[in-house]
Amino acid sequence: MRTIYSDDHHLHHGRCEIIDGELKPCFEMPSRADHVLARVRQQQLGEVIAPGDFGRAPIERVHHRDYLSFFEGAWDRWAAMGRDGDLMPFTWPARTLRSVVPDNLHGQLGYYSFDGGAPITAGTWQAAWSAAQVALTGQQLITAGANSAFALCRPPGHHAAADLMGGYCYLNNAAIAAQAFLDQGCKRVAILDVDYHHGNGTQSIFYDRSDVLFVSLHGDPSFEFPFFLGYTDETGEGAGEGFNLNLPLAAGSTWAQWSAALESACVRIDDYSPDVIVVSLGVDTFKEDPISQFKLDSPDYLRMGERIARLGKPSLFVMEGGYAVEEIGVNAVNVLEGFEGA
Ligand code: OKP
Ligand code: ZN
Repeated sequence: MRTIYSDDHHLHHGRCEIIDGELKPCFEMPSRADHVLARVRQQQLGEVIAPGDFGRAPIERVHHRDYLSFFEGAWDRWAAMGRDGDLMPFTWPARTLRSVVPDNLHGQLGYYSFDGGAPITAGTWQAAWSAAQVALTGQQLITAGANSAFALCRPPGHHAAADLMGGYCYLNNAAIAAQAFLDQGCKRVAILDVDYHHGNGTQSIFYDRSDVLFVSLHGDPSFEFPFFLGYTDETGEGAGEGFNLNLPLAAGSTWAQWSAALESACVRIDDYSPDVIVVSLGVDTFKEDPISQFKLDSPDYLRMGERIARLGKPSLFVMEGGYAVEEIGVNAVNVLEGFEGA
């Protein structure tokens, strides 16, 4: 399996996030992708290639133009104000307020975000842009006949909606790839999101459509981020009714519970009969993950890959979360090795 990777992810390095009332270094840090890349090389998973340039059009198929131009220009506006700290939102158009787009930079930042977990730094746009190109390059490899590819994206993408950043995410790499598959002739794409957190951005992008089936296993949002989406009664709307499946799990879930939910996910995906599968591959389900509450162990990720392989479809793996930095490489690559060995 080939891996697509760009060093540009280093350009995005947020300084800190607020967690438990304290400023702490960002969990979503550059060394995450470095560890995954090192493990890909150590295990000789396959060739590591640089992304191609597919331009802005496939990104605009998923994200709104006003959102993209805001995101692209935000850092320069901030720098022109003489600032060099991370640009972070603090006021959101929540209930009782209006969804207007103010002129002010902070006002616009609140409008285009849903939490304070996605800092914009000098290189964030370039890093996110390249991550989307990494996903599109993997998509192209599969369209050209590959059975699998690994898009080693960073920053991650599954929390990003059409015009919202949040939860460490800016551009929805998996959604951009899924849409590109459809635009190049696929009729049905299944997105299997195995990250510990619900992929609220991906769900929202495809919620009213039947050409993308979104299936997610995640910490129950009644106790876990993103809290406001990811419940079982979210089944899709309009033409998309029945094409969204959320499988929330309790804190402390082990492979026994998790794999049973994966089985349900796979039954639904089989029934959908997709042309291709996009896997939002987060490994923050790991027992040692510092911000998560599932208990998967490293060998479980081999089994995960094997089960996905048994779906028998070309599969694009898109890197999402995983914050136990030392083990993220072993766990992510275990999924890929399990897939290839099955
Ligand atoms: C991104 B991805 C924990 C705060 C969590 C945001 C988590 C974003 C996860 N107390 N804040 O899905 O791995
Ligand atoms: Zn996550």
